[in-house]
Amino acid sequence: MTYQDARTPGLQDGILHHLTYTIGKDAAHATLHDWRLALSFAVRDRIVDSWFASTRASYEAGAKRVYYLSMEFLIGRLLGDALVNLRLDGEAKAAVEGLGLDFDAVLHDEPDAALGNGGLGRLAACFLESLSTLACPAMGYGIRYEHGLFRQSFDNGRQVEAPETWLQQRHVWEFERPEAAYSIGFGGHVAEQDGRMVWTPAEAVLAEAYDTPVVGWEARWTNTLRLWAARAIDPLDLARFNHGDHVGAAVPEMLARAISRVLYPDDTTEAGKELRLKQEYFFTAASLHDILRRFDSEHGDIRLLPEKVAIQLNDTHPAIAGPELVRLLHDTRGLPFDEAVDIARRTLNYTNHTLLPEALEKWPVPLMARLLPRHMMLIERIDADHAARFPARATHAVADGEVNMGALSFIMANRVNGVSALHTGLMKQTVFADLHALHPGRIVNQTNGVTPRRWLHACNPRLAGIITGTIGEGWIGDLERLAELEPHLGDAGLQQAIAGAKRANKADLADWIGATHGLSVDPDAMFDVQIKRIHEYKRQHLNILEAVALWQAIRANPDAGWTPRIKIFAGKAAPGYVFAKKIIRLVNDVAAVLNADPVTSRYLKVIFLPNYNVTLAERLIPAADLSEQISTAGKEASGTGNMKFALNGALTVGTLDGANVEIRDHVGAENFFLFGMTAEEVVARRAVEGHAGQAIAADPRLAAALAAIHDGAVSPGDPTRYHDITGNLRGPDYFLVCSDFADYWRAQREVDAAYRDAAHWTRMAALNTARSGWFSSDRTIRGYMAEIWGAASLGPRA
Ligand code: F58
Repeated sequence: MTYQDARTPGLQDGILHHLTYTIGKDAAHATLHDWRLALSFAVRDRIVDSWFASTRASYEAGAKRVYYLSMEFLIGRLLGDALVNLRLDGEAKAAVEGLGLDFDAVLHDEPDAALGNGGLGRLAACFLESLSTLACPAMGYGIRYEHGLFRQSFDNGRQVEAPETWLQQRHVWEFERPEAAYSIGFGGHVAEQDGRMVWTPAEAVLAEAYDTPVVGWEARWTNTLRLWAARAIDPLDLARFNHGDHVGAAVPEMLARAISRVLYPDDTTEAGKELRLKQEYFFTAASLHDILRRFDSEHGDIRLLPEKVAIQLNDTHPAIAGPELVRLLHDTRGLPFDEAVDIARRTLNYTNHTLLPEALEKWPVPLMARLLPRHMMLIERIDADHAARFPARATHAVADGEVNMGALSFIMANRVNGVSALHTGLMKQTVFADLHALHPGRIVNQTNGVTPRRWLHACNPRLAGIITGTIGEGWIGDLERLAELEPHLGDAGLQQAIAGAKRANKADLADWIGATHGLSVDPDAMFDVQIKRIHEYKRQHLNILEAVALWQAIRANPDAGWTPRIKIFAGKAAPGYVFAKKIIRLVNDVAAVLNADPVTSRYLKVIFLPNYNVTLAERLIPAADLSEQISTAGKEASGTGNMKFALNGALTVGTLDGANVEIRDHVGAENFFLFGMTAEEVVARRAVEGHAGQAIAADPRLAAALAAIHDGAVSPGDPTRYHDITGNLRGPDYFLVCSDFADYWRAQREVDAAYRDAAHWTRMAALNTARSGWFSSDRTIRGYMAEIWGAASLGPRA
């Protein structure tokens, strides 16, 4: 079904109409950019009817609504996604080409909306799409950052950050909603008036709403992503302006706008802490006001809130929702405190995405008390009441002068979930062990997933076409039906087609790498890909250390029949994360030396592609043979890239970490290259004194690779450049790179041997695709709906 009725003209007419009357250009003078806007407006028109119908259906059903509060929505480009879900991609291509334009060029003109850092933000975007596909009445709430995640480039191999500017172009998908604006206060004081506590903020900013429709598969349903922009309540200090202080007059506006100016890219520095807390309260408070306003317009009795509303906190960033909701119910609406807490707690749920102690949010009490004085009082009371209920095993959200936002979220949540089976188990055993003992049913697992529309159907049309040709197209809306492929996999024609699609995707990528980065790569070499944020626990340095060891081995014995490989890296390091930035430089330095080596470069090349984003992922994943998922076991909460690779027929070399465990269970141990210590072994190994030294002494290959880096083999002009990395690996090596190295090397050589048997490799790859259906975010969202939200689908095909 395409969503079109008598009121919507043919797409080409729509494009020309918008070019003329929305953009104000005639066809003879229109730029590619104009055409892209015109096409987007024409496509947007097709979404609006589904959007209105969904909104009406939600009101008429009086259905429970789901609100997904997230600091990040890493949505990427939206045009291709909308076309696919409206099933207009064919018509759009014909219409655009009929106008004499290159369809791909038009699609590639769209900026990549990077309103997120990594997996957490991309997960939120996949969830929105699945919520619409499943016709679950829902809304995403976040911040309309003027500048998304920084643009990354390299200067002599070093990461350089530049501001991202997606909003300098017109954002065609959004609708401004000036009528939905709320005043959000900060600071000030609290006083009792007529028996109630009244907070009088010292300053306030305006939160203004911008809505983007999110259309589900086949336009079954369309939900809204509502992003808040901060504005000054009084845009100009006119008195100051009239006194000649033209710059000073704009200061209030600048200060207010700073709140929604930049996405927080860093979890490593103290800087910007206050602004970050302001951002968190700003969007959370605006969203709660909006949610209650909608609730009031539909339902009378606020006590029905938990029946009609489920709020999901995506990590602790919106955790201030707990005290804010209590404030609104108790201070503003006059409910007794205990009842306010109870209602809030039955409405809120919290997803944890990390167990890394440095990434668990804690706010200094003085900062919280200064910025949000009433909230600090409420937090203390909520915490004290909770502790008083369990005197034998009191656990505190406020301790050592800090507010532990994870503990606060836990106390204030109906359900707390982890994002993979292993991660959820570790939550129970470690960070939340005490709270779990007090509330044994509260923690549940919802293993992550990815939307198959973007991450297979749209990004890999060759493979998608083969699948549809074999089993029909039902898999796009019901990914578990990929299992129907398996009985066909013995068919030689199908095997050839699957291998041919991968080869063609690789050839496209090779052409692109040659054209944009000047490196010639052989599409028949194995494409070995590690793309994700740069972090020590993700161990990009283990991968590059193996590259150095392999380079040495090939040099020592060039004619040993090596399997040609291209190691592809991409990912950004937090600007303040010095060690991660050093890893990027190391990869670039290794690449320069290896790619220039006439003896080895036939077999091994390395490239670090700059500015990793959703669009680059869509280009790389369909072309990957090998997916590197090599984190120290116990550290990667889930991973979602790992799922995208398996779905697109890449084999994984990985540890038993996060969702790798479940991927391996699904695709079969024989179709997965496992290595490394388990999470339990990691803990035990760390307790072994001198574990890194022992591993190095036992493995001459590792010792030689480390020595080469240490002695400047890849930085001849600056031989001490990597002493911090080699020193760390020889010394504490907290992430156990050295201890896992030998087994990683072993697994990689098994990968080499397997790749040489092309037919067998193709079968393993195809089995990865056929058995990855469970990793759809539709499955994940169904789990949240049933086990966390108690929400129902309103869709025709629910
Ligand atoms: C990621 N977290 C997890 N955090 O690392 C990954 O295992 C998981 O698959 C994914 O969430 C989805 O559950 C993550 O992306 C961030 O980006 C932080 C945001 C706030 C600033 C610091 C990074």
